Amino acid sequence: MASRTTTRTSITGHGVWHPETVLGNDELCAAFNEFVRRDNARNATLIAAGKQEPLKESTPDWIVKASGIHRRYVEDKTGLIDPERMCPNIADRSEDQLSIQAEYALHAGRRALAAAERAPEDVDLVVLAASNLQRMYPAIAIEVQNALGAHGHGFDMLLGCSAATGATQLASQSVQLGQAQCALVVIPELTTGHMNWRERDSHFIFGDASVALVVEPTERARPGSWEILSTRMVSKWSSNIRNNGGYLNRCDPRTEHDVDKLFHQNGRRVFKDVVPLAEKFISDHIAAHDLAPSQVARYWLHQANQNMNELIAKRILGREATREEAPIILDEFGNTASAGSLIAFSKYNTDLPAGSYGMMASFGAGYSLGSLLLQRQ
Ligand code: CO8
Repeated sequence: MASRTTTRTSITGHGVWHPETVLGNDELCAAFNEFVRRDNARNATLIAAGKQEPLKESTPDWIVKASGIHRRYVEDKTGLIDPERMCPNIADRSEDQLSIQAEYALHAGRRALAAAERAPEDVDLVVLAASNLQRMYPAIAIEVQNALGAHGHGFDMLLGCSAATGATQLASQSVQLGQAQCALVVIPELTTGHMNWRERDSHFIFGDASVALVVEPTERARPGSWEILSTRMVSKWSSNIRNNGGYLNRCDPRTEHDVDKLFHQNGRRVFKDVVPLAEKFISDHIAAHDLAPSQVARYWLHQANQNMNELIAKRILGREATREEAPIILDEFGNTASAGSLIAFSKYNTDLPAGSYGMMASFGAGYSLGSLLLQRQ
């Protein structure tokens, strides 16, 4: 018999938004491989003298096999597929214009509020979280709060891949404490700006998208909402996924433009470390409710790698998970950093009957892990 713990808060609305531009693996690899050929030609003398390794080409088939990613949505691809540039072209905006991450947040935030049947002015807390923020201050959450006409307060938070589950937990806690009645969680993941598009090992991984949730007291939630029964977070230090971009970069002119200021990872090490961590973390959370893993109808897992998700779900369930039990969105979206598990939730939850359990879980940079056990109302 499952024990009935609850936070008395619910996810009452959700929404996803992504830019329209699609970048498929074929186009991505064609541009990357042209960059490789030009770079090797530029360095032909050093390569011939054995003083430099030639760069290797990337293949769409390998990308699908290694990650499950077929395509991704991107803010701009003109710069990404220009072999001389290999970086998105995103125009800087003046200080009296809405900033781009606030725009991403508003697109998804308005959809979530409409789904919750709440007006923007009902919102009294905006938690904006992402793996990267375009500036330090003023908080982008406050810009979103202002653009919506919301009241209360807002703040930004960072926690790598677990920024979104962490933000949802903070929103739930604020509602539990009575500090907020209608919290909006917005996750504007514009990841393409901080990737190294010249690096074969990671150039295919990320895509851009935003997602938002509305969190309210369960007593105000309509049927079909998802009650947050309990939440968990854990972290364990690792430099295996890292981005050293930050405000101190310019203070050392020798290193300020080095590639460690972009996303980089030891992907194989991450895979090996995170699979057992995530398996235990999620299994323990479910067991704390006296539930068997098979009683959880859906697992909305962090969307970094399909092979990784299949393995984690298999280790939790003791058998292969069906695609219905552990849906995949990274084939279409790529890795959208912390947004992935929430996008999976938003796209794959409405078919489940009242009373169903669902597990939303993230794992990644930090390492940081976050989970929410949900039950449909
Ligand atoms: N094309 C063809 N071949 C390639 C390519 C390529 N593009 N890249 C590598 N290869 C080759 C290698 O050279 C190697 O060849 P060989 O065996 O001859 O040496 C072979 O393929 C195998 O290489 P790897 O061992 O590197 O390949 P893996 O099977 O380990 O796959 C992955 C690489 C896909 C990166 C995999 O390790 C993985 O996904 N690991 C998990 C990583 C993970 O979950 N990371 C978390 C992501 S971070 C996150 O989600 C949020 C972080 C914060 C957000 C940042 C936003 C930008």
